[in-house]
Amino acid sequence: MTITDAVGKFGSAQEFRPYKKDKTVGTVVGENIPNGAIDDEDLLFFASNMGVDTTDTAWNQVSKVDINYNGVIDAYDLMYVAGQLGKTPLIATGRPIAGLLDIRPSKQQLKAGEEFSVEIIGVGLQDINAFNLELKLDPNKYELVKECQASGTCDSSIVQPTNVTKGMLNYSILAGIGNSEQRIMAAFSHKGSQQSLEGKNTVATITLKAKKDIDFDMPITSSLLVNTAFDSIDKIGEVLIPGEEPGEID
Ligand SMILES: [Ca+2]
Ligand SMILES: [Ca+2]
Repeated sequence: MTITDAVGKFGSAQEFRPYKKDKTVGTVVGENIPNGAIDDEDLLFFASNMGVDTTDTAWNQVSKVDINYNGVIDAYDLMYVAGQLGKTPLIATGRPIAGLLDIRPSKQQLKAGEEFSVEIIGVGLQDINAFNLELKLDPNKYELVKECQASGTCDSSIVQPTNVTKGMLNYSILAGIGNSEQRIMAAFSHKGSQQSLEGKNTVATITLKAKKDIDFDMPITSSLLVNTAFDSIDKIGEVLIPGEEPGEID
């Protein structure tokens, strides 16, 4: 029986996912494709299930990968798998976690058909190894725009990384397609051991189009920062106005 280091350091999880082994194939905590080991194939799960929560009919099938027991497949769950992969497995730095994620639209008053962007800005980040941020998207008011190159190839993700996050896994997804309420789930994690995110940085951008004349009114509905020891912060940051600098955090 093996328990990884990370399991012993779940400071904020209410319970531990027990290691299970059945009579045929041993399945390891966090595995989606059970072959007895966490491998790159187990990451594929997150491509279609990021943001799935307890309200989803698929929840029973995916809940075993909800490592932090918060009722949603999120960056913590992704990092639990991704941290065991890569050239060097993740090692906790021992530094305390800090930070918040704010958002800032490029325009406040939007005209029908107008494109604009929303920055996700990390503030006071310390030792951050994974994050997610969820925005509620009313499909009557907004639609996502995919960034396309001059060559005609368009980005596969709905959320674009920046210079500080381009080396991270990006499993951002639009959840609830076809529903009256959709959710943009921006979700990033380092794979294995990489330089953590620090200080104030724009960590991702989302390009949107207004469908009618409106004031930007998209709320942050959830936020999560995870450090290299799997400590997390779920406090929701601020919605800034265009040009506004984030305030300092405690
Ligand atoms: Ca596997
Ligand atoms: Ca979770």
